[in-house]
Amino acid sequence: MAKRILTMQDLSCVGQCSLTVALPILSAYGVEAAVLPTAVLSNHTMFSGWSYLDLTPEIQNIYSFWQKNNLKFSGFLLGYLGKKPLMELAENCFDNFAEEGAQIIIDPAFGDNGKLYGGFDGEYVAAMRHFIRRADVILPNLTEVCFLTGLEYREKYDEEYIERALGELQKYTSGTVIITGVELNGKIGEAIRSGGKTEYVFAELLPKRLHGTGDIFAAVFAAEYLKGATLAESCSAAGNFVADCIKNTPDGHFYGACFEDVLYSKLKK
Ligand code: PXL
Repeated sequence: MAKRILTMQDLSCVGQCSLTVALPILSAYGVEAAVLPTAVLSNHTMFSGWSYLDLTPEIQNIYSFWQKNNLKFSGFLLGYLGKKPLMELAENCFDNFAEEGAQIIIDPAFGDNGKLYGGFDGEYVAAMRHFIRRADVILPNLTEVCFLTGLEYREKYDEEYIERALGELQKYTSGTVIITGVELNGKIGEAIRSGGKTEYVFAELLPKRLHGTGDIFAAVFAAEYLKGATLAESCSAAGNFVADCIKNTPDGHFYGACFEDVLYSKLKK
């Protein structure tokens, strides 16, 4: 049966992140995408200012109509939420609208490069630490792992440090832990801890870091995984797609990765 995934994150009108990335990618990868927009922003928060319309008060109302229409989802992709109460609302959503066996994929999406994104604090991190117990798969980067577990953040590290990071995070979730953006031996990839075993998947490491690549990764990963690819295959597809997006992004394009042409060329194949 066709998969219908609900993705819950903000709608930044401009910025190649969250819903503007998840929707086209999920659809192009053959998954029906339903959305629960948590807020509407003029642009994402890496620009120098933004408007923010909080949609939290509307969510129960949306749920009441989903209930009446008996809607269910075969998977959930959680990205940038931005406010603590949204985690509780997300849990209500899992409880009421999950099909049997639905997969919950959580990207904590609160920081990068050793720092929290603007507007986040320790309380938000603590709430996320509690929330991730519901995940079947969690997709943090190393910054997020360190904030969630108290592990010291390092720019340079080895496999032993990553093993420690995986083990620390497993204290908070029984789901699969996938640390994204792991740089080892001149490559970039994911460390996947599932069923007590660790597996690494690598892609090309490019000399450029762009905003929103975590959101692109999560969308491709979720689509592939829901359609039956293994964890490693899903990471590999997502990592290679992100590498192509980075290559396709002209210098000077500062606010996101240009994924559109990469998607278009896939459609033409
Ligand atoms: O890509 C993560 C993200 C999503 N949504 C908003 C953001 C960010 C990162 O800063 O600001 C609004």
